[in-house]
Amino acid sequence: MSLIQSPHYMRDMVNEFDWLAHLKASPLGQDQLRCALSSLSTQDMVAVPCLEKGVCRVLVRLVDALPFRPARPVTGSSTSPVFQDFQLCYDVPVTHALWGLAESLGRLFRAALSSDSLVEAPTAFRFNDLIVQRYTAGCRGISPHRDHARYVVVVAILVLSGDGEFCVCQDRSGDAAVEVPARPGDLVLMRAPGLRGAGRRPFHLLRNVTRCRRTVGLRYDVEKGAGGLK
Ligand SMILES: O=C(O)CCC(=O)C(=O)O
Ligand SMILES: [Fe+2]
Repeated sequence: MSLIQSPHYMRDMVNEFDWLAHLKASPLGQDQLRCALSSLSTQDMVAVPCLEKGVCRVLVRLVDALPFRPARPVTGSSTSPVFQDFQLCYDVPVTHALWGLAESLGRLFRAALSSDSLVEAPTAFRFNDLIVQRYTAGCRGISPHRDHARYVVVVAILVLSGDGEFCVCQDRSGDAAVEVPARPGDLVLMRAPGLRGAGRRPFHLLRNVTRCRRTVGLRYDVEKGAGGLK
């Protein structure tokens, strides 16, 4: 029996969480989010508190039950390789609690984006692309890169555990790297095409992981059909 089919895993395929209630109690309200999103017109990234530590701990337990695989050590093009040293799960079942979180956060984002002139054009923003990444202590992280242009408006990285320096940098060399400090429970927001005032997609990197880092990457892939969840 595969992990996904095991009874233990089924039990954890939660709607154990009322995410809306959690998010209402969370430090991330509509005003904070609007403020953070508007700050992305003048900076590449910003981190905002999002989840309580206790919720992070539960999510760590849930994500560790997922089937991870190693990331491809080298990705990108031959002229612009990106080096990766982490594990990932990109097949999170649609019934998993994380999709509930993505849905609730997406609603919060859509409301924040519509009530202000933050976007270049009206958007059906939602988080339809979800990836869990796990970086063991001492791994090399991910070298300077830009997220794909099909991920629009804003990319959100939720830090669940551990550390690591998540930096914005000037180019592929990693020059002028500036850390965007983020602790477990924080949501790092990165500007993407379609956000008003946004220039080019920011280069960024992750390095210096000394304690197991787990993140959930939430993106709006404009090329994915409107029908399914993913
Ligand atoms: O997991 C993270 O902290 C973000 C890594 C990243 O930039 C990416 O996967 O594109
Ligand atoms: Fe990235």
